[in-house]
Amino acid sequence: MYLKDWHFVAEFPDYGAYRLPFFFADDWLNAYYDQQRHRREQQHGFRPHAAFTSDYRFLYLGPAGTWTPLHSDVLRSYSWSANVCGRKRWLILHPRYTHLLYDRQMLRMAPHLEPGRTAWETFRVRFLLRAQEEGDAVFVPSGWHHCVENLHDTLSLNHNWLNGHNCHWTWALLRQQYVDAAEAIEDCRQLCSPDEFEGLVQSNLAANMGLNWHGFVDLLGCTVRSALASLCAARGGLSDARGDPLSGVGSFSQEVATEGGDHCAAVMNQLLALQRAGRKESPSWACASWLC
Ligand SMILES: O=C(O)CCC(=O)C(=O)O
Ligand SMILES: [Fe+2]
Repeated sequence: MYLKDWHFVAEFPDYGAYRLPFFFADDWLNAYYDQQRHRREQQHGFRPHAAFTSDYRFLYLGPAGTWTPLHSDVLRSYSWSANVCGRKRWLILHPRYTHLLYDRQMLRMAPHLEPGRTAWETFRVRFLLRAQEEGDAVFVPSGWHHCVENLHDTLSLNHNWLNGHNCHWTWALLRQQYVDAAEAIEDCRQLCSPDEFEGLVQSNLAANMGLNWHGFVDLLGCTVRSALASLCAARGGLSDARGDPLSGVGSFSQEVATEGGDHCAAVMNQLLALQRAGRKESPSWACASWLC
């Protein structure tokens, strides 16, 4: 049996399981879920059990021989994995080969390419093969498929995150998944109003991906607000970050974001365009107060 995705950091926040290295610290995903949890705590007056959190900081514990099948990480996030003890074997595939893994519609992973099947052995040469020893950490870039086997009894920490360098990958994925979710219920379109249909698609997207467009906009808004708050604090308290959200987006991409800012600004511009189009076509899309 393989214990996976235990929200250890959320369950034991005072334990201090690890500190993030500088280059991995810009983490919009977990900051967003931490803030949501904090908000919920304030609303309900108690901390919900860690099993109900949606953060992406996990502990994995498995005996030799347990493994994680081929996948790419949630929301096209980055991930790192550090072995506290034990040994793992990683097979990692560059995204240039991703199309070879799936059927023509890119929906289902080709079953004959799963590890252990005959065709797998010939395909395997395209994979990077790495052993991860005790104390080693592995970084997996966004969109790289991987398959991981515990060679010894292994305890590891795993952490997924997003920031200005890979949020455009997440947005591209959510757009694609939106189209797929709409296609999957196309037969319902005539049975409901455009708003209801949009609501169904967004609910299915949230159920499939853990985040829909509204959630993603909320995540970006939360990031912008806390970046602006830090900026204001650093300058001696300039203004309330909620006061002028659109100028906030501009100053965020110009002043706060570094190289990743280009991706982030591109995503935000697309969201703003969608928001404007949505105002005309579908009022339900007028959701994010910081974009309005
Ligand atoms: O260690 C494992 O079994 C899986 C790790 C993984 O998929 C990851 O860190 O992204
Ligand atoms: Fe993974």
